[in-house]
Amino acid sequence: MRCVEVGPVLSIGNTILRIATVVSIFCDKYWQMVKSVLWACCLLSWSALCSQDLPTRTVEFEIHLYDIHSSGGDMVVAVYDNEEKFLTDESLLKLYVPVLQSGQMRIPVASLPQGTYALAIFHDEDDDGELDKNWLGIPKEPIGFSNDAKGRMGPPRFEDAAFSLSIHHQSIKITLY
Ligand SMILES: [Ca+2]
Repeated sequence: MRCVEVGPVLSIGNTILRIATVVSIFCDKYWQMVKSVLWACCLLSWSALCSQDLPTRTVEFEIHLYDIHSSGGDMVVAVYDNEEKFLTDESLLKLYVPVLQSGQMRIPVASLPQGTYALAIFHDEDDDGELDKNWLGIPKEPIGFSNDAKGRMGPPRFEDAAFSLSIHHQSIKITLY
């Protein structure tokens, strides 16, 4: 019967086990460190992305006007982006477009950032730069608003004429009255 000394074998086994444990711990710590670095990189990238001023998308839109009673004078278009300033002289944009014929006309408008706007239009038939009114304050020249909004005892409210300008909404139809 052959006897083998198990002492050295156990010693070698214990050493291997210790080395394996150390390697395992080291790998685990190394992996944790790699994960931490990756998370930090992700957070930094996201933070940098969020802090950037992303460009606001602008939309070119055009106005299709109907029921133009006569040719001559200017079509005066006021664009508002603010309820408080609606129908005041503080419009965001004002256009004076010569009216060459009665019936219909198309007015291209410069690019605007996506948002909510309201349009007020009048046909300055006598070309004096103002909306003519009678003694009661009722307009004597044709007017129109976005959404074809109308007021009951005066002009419409901003919220009635307001529309959302987006990439899917680029054409505004208005009928003068
Ligand atoms: Ca006028």
